[in-house]
Amino acid sequence: MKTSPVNLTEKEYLLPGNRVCPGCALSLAYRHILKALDGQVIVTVPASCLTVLHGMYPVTSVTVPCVNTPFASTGASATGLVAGLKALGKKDLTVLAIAGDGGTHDIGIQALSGAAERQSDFIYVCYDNEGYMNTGNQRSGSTPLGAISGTTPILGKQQNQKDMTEIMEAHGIPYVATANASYPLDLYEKVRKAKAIEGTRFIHVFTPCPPGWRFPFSDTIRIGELAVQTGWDVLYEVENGAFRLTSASEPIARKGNLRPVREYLAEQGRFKNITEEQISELQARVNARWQRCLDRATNL
Ligand SMILES: Cc1ncc(C[n+]2csc(CCOP(=O)(O)OP(=O)(O)O)c2C)c(N)n1
Ligand code: SF4
Repeated sequence: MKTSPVNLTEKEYLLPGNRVCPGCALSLAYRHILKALDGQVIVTVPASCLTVLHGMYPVTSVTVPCVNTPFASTGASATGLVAGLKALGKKDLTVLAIAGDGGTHDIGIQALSGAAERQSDFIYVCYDNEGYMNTGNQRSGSTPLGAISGTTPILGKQQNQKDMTEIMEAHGIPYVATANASYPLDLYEKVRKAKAIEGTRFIHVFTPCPPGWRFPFSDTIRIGELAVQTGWDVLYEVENGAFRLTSASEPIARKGNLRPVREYLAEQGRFKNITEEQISELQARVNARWQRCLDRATNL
């Protein structure tokens, strides 16, 4: 049965009153990830906005156990937790490694790549707010071309994004997926599916950040939806090599009604100095990836 607001579990593992900014998409995504794992989880997380969300000892906003790991070590920490649980004979707990794009695309990529190559048995979620937000929005490997950040303050970033989901797929792991905080039920179902699979599972979650991307706190859901409607973010999953478009991306593909990327960029102050050339380059990248997705989709 498909998950709907009616049959979604009412159990909460993320408590109200945590320390994220108003309108933070990470908080919404994390709430649904923990619901999907039904409290049967040990989380490992490096320094990030998520550690701020968790809170400082002796208070915390989550009801599940969590390990704070050094920035570069999330994949290794998850491997260690898996080995520890195996030694204790505990089979009912999932290990969830979850990190930002800085902790995944850049600083944690080595430990994650090694763990995936070993087919270590955990779920890795990268929540992508496209910058090192916790320390003031420095540019990361996931900051887009033309985006103003703390370290690209005037002209914006001069390089394109790294596609971490494609990099993880190249490891030959059994499940990779993209998700978006504006589509929490799609995210919930993907985590449920990943939970039932053995080996390294990777889910990339698009999480708009109002202060970093410079849009009003009240617009988070709409910005996430606009990303999907323009093809900036594509919702899909690849299970043992079979590619499926999911959620809102599937009807957009059927109707062929992608909106121009310009509409998405215009809503965010971080793109205020972007050039026409850069907009054309970004549109060409979006078009090329969209075509790759259409060519691969087995469910159209
Ligand atoms: C080895 C190391 N370098 C730098 C830091 C400082 N630091 C803490 S959080 C953070 C930013 C994390 O960015 P990201 O992983 O994208 O997560 P976000 O803050 O965006 O949630 C940095 C640079 C650190 N804790 N450890
Ligand atoms: S800076 Fe962005 S990602 Fe971090 S807590 Fe605030 S809204 Fe969330």
